[in-house]
Amino acid sequence: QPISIVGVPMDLGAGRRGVDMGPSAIRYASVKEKLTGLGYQVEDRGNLHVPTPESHEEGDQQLKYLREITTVSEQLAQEVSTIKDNGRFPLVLGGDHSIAIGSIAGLAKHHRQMGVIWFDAHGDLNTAETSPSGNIHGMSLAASLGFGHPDLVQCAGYAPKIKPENVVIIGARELDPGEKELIRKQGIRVFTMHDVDRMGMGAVMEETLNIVTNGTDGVHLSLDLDGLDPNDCPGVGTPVAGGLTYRESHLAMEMLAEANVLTSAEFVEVNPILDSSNRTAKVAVALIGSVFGEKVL
Ligand code: DIR
Ligand code: MN
Ligand code: MN
Ligand code: MN
Repeated sequence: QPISIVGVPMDLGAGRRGVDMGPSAIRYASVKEKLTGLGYQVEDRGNLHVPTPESHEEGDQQLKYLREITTVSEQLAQEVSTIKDNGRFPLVLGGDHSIAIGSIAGLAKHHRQMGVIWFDAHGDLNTAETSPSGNIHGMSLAASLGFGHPDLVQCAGYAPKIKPENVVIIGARELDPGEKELIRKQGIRVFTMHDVDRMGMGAVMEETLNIVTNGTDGVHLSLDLDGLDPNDCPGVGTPVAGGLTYRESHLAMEMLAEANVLTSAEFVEVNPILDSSNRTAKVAVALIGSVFGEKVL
């Protein structure tokens, strides 16, 4: 299937600047060449327009830049939906993880029973009430499930986008109290780092694939680079020690490629300011290679 890349240079949802340069960093690491080399037909649709934080007010401290993020989310939902209408595979480059609100809003119109793999050190399951930061990138999975501020929940005019039983989180190691409560109440399957250590990534992915393909009509991968260990990916918005290794992450991508179930993907939270020599974007492109079927032999 032909691939369409779209960049979302968003950092309004994060606590610090820098992830707005993620799409450039990933392009600089030759994402298009990687995919073309694997035999795909690729179009790069460029970046969406995203306002600069310095030229806007944060507004409500529990929902910083709500208005601007809502606007960009609506545009991204539209863009992703257009890519689907064109019969192409959407590959979204972030940007902070708040962009998942728009991506999923656009995708779930085409996949009403969509499975989601949320690869992240965090749950992104906060609402304005539970968030310790007021940063919307920590609320995007909650909003997609129908929890949180109506402007976020109702992106693209419908809610919820996805169901808790079709969602799997992998790599979690920093969850806020309200997120833990939502996970328990909604019965969301979370493979914490503890689970990955005990089971191994192979078994984690087998179970993940069973869950996200059971009764679904599509699977979206939302990969936050902070799911990986900061030793491999230092250039992320919010690094957390003790993450997934380079190999574990590749195995996950390779098993996804083998299963041939993905219908869309996004790679988010690359922060070149905190990186050294664009390492994290290079890892992102390597993972993109694996998830699109690159093999050693
Ligand atoms: C934290 C951090 N849970 C928050 N979240 C991040 O602000 O809601 N997600 N960094 O990627
Ligand atoms: Mn944050
Ligand atoms: Mn995240
Ligand atoms: Mn994260």
